[in-house]
Formats: sequence, C-alpha cells, structure tokens
Amino acid sequence: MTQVILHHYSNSPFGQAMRLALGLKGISWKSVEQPDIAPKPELSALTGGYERIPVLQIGSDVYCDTAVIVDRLETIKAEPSLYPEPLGFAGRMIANWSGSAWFMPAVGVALGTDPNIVSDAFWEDRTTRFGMNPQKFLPMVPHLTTQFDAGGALVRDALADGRAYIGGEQVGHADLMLYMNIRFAGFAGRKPSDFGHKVAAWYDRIDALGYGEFESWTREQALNHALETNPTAPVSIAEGSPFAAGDLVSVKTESPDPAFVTGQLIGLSDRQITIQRHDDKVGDVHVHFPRLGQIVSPA
Ligand SMILES: N[C@@H](CCC(=O)N[C@@H](CS)C(=O)NCC(=O)O)C(=O)O
Repeated sequence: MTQVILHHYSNSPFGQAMRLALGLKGISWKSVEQPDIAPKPELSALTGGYERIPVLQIGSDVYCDTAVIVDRLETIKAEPSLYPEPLGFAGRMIANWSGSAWFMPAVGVALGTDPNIVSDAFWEDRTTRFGMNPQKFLPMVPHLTTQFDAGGALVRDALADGRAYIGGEQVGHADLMLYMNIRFAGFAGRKPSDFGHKVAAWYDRIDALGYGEFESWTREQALNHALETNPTAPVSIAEGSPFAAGDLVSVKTESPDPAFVTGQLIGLSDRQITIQRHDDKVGDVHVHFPRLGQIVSPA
C-alpha cells in the first residue's frame, strides 16, 4: 500500500504547518525525522538535492515545498478542505504571505534574541545555504522584530470581529501558516497573547487540531518504500509552455540557496513543476515543486 510520508523535524515551522494539515484532514501518515542542517543524504536521494523541510513522499512521488504538499493533500482527501468558504482558495495568498514576507521576521525574532539558542554549525549551515550570516543577520533583528509585530497586528485586526479563524468559522491553510510563525517566535519567549486574547484563543484552537494518526519510520524505510513503488500522480505539460516533455532542466528556489535539482521535465503548469529522476537508492521518482517561487532552466 502506498504510504503518506512526511520528512521533517520537530522545530521546523513549515513542518509544523504540515503536521497540523495532516491532523486536520485526518490522513494517517509516517513520520521520518531529518536533520535540521545539510547534508541530508537520504532526503537528497529522494529529491535530487532539495534539502528544505518539509518534504512529502507518497510512494515515489516526492513533494518539495508546502504549496505542492497541500495541493496533494487536497487531492488525497478533499474534506475538510484547507480552503474553506467563504475565503476559499484566496486563503492560499494569505498562506503564501505568511510563508514568505512574514517568515523572515519570525526567524529574526526566534533566533535573534540569543544567538546561542542555535549551534555554530546551524549558523554556518544557514550562512552557506541562505546567506544568513550572523554578523549581518543579527543587526537586522530589531527591524525584523518590528516587521513581526506589524504582521502580528494584521492577524489581531483580522480576528477582531470575533471570527474563529482567519477566513471565517473554519480553519484553513492560511491559519496554519500564520500560526507557524507565531509558534516559531515562541522560541524566544514570545506569546500569542502578545497580540491580544483573540489571537491567543485562535492559536489554541489551531494547536488543538493535533497531528492525527502517525507512526515513526526510519529514513531507510522511506527509501525502501520508494524503491518498491512507482510514481502515480498524473502530470502534464501545459500548452504553450517554454519547455517540452523530456527536456533536461534544473529547478532552483528563488533565493540565495544554491541547491538545485536536475531531471527530465514531465510536468509543467502554473501550479506545478514535475521532473523525473533516478537514484539507485530510490529507483525512478517524480519530484514535484510549486511553479511560484521556483526557477526552471535548461540543464
Ligand atoms: N517555501 C518552503 C520553505 C521551507 C523552509 O524554508 N523550511 C525551513 C525549515 S522550516 C528549512 O528547510 N530550513 C533549512 C533546513 O531545514 O535545512 C515551503 O513552503 O516548504
């Protein structure tokens, strides 16, 4: 049977959002712990070099980035939707803001108060991969804190009319992504109630979703599972795309992160990029990325 496997670590904010998404949807899953710094050889065997967290594996379909993970979760189990009415899919844009513009301010708050909260190896990793050199990053923390607070004030004001969740009476993707940043700031002692009692109550409601039914797997189990299965998610190249099926391409995140993944293009649309690649440890895998925020170039 094809399994739903989340590669993550407990402190990962994006990982937390996806654990809650699995809990909310009631999808049972396997939990594979990955390191919080590179190298991540087992993860790279699956992804081809993408080492961010989380990654979702379904058999030998591999989903890099929470945007394609939630899209896939919606297809596995439509209800409850991560995009409840009346906000509907517009919630994706709030989720995206929280995972991009509002994320770095949360990182600043979480890591900046006490630089020793993380190891030297962690700072070195983040410097190499994300340009987060502590000499440059830490002086930005006061500004990042103002941005975190300004974003939190938006959440507070959006909830001021007494609604239970950001889009109305039902929880969705947007809530999970906003919540993850407030939780992350908790590493430095910040509290949801810093933004008032309505934000604190909203936070507790999201917390109470839990992670659903899951069991721990080793990284080796996940790789063996990929070897034993074949990719199944349907993909296609949209008409008018600048690339054709079978083109050798590289996919790289729009960021200082030098990591890229190379393979044969088999899917391209406004929402998703899919490449096929092979690794002896996992066999043939289809690696999926969101189109938004990724650079596709000929390899
Ligand atoms: N846009 C990505 C961002 C993922 C991301 O930046 N994750 C952080 C952890 S929460 C990460 O990978 N940090 C580096 C690492 O864990 O090695 C997504 O939505 O999944």
